[in-house]
Amino acid sequence: MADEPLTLYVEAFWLSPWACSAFVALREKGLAFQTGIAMLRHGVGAKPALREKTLTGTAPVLQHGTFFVAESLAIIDYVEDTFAPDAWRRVLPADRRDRARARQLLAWLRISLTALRRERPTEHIFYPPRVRAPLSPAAQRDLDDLVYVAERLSAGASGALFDAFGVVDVDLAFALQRAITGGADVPPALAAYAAAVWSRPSVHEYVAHPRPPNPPLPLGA
Ligand SMILES: N[C@@H](CCC(=O)N[C@@H](CS)C(=O)NCC(=O)O)C(=O)O
Repeated sequence: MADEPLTLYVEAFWLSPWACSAFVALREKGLAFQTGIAMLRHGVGAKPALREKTLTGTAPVLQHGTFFVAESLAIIDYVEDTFAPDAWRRVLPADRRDRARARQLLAWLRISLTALRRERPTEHIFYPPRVRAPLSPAAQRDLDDLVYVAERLSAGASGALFDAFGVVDVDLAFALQRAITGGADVPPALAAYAAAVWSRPSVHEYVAHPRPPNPPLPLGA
């Protein structure tokens, strides 16, 4: 089973941190895989065949042989379980409690910080706008929460929150990069952490992947 072909479907602009975590999980394990486009952009839904295969129809999607799974957290767990740490490098921490904490952060980063995510979308990391409005009080509170969590976990220039680099670092660095590239004041240790993660070869490959020359048009345009 482990040697069946792997394909990761992402959205066409390569903007999604959740797709990046799935991509990095596969790369860090040293697996051979190909990528495909699941949808042209966020908001248009997965191509019908992928919606049919995954039931819920969001990207990223992992195809392993005839099995399809969506939701980046499910993809990460599937990859970690299938290409297990006895033979492949870990992408979640080895220690059970660190692993629980990492999963807590992975979930939190997906469902929280909504104002910061709205005002500093990842699209602006890769397609910087000419003008950015200052953060609203709600987005600034989100950033304060993010900084609090990252500092409590001693994020720094090593680019690894736990025993070794893992997918949680991808997610946390993406969240910090929203603020950093958006011109917000972020403590130097956290900026060093985000830069270290950004230069990790598996992350850099996703971040530097060719993109269409112009950002996606607003839906309905
Ligand atoms: N919780 C999902 C979020 C993924 C997500 O929001 N994906 C977007 C594309 S980046 C999507 O599929 N949106 C549905 C759509 O565009 O209709 C995950 O972690 O995989």
